[in-house]
Amino acid sequence: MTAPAAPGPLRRAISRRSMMRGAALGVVAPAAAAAIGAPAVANPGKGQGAGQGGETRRITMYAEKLPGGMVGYGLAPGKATVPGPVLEMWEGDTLEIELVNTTDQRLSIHPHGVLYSTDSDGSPFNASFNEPGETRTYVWRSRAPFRSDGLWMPGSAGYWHYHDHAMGTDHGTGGLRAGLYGALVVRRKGDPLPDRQFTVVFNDMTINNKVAPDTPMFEANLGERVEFIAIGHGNTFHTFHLHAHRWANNRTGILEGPNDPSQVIDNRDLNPGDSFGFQVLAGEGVGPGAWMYHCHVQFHSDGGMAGIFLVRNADGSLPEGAQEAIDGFHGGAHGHHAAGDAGSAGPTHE
Ligand SMILES: [Cu+2]
Repeated sequence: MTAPAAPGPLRRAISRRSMMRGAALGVVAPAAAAAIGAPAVANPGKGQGAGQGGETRRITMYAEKLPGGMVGYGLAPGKATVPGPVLEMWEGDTLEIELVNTTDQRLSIHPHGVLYSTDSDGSPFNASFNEPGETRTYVWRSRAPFRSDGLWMPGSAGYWHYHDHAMGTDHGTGGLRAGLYGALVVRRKGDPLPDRQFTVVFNDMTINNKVAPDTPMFEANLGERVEFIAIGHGNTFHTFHLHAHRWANNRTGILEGPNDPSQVIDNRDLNPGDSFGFQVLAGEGVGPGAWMYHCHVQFHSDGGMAGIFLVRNADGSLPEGAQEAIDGFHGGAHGHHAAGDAGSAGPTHE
């Protein structure tokens, strides 16, 4: 399983137009609306007992082929994207996903972090996958934290993710390479909802299956609450770094008080299968500007694992110097900071 017998290397064949579409998809505010209706309503199952009792929601997802050899998940026919839509649950909710496989290959959807039975495992190991053209329902459950017999049982809240586990190999290596992945957010009652939401997937040597300068440009206005969901896939280690913004290394990225012992960071390991998320106030303490996000493994950032987090002025206008920075990013071979350093591993390193 270390040598993927899958489609060739991811490439940058994706048009800027589709990149912008993907980026736009990430801008879902309020966060949950796109995926599962209006989960902002109180979750009656919160709290004690079995930690269950929330709502059950049903959605239909479509796995579809996309240009450039990619395959994505979408919430309606013809709407598949890479990454797929952000799926959200409140702790205690159950999510029933009817997955329609419109492709000619077997595939599935496998979640991290939530609860499921073997037939919703999404793995061929448990015969849990869609044959070509097949529709199949997967059920994901979640629970609020509770005490039982003196033991603290963890809840499901977290920044998780979902992905194919059946295309190409029994581990979905072909599907992951092609783009069958997305973010799964399970919120605890009281968690603040973001104004904007961005999914950043370090997948082998790409970000969201794209390479600079075609990587997504995420945009927010000064002071808006921005949620990043970072996910790692593929065969190599990564480190996610965001310029000019810091977050607490805890469940939400937000310090819970003056004595919250969480380390404040601006860089975090992002290895295959990992995920984390955090919220920041765009430009807080630093002002608007074109800020970078990138993998901090040097031959990865030099090879194109970098993008722009554009913090506009509060009124939405472009801050001084931002356009020049954006133009420079798109003008260089693989981004500005790589200039003159063609020596280390190139963009095709793998
Ligand atoms: Cu990397």
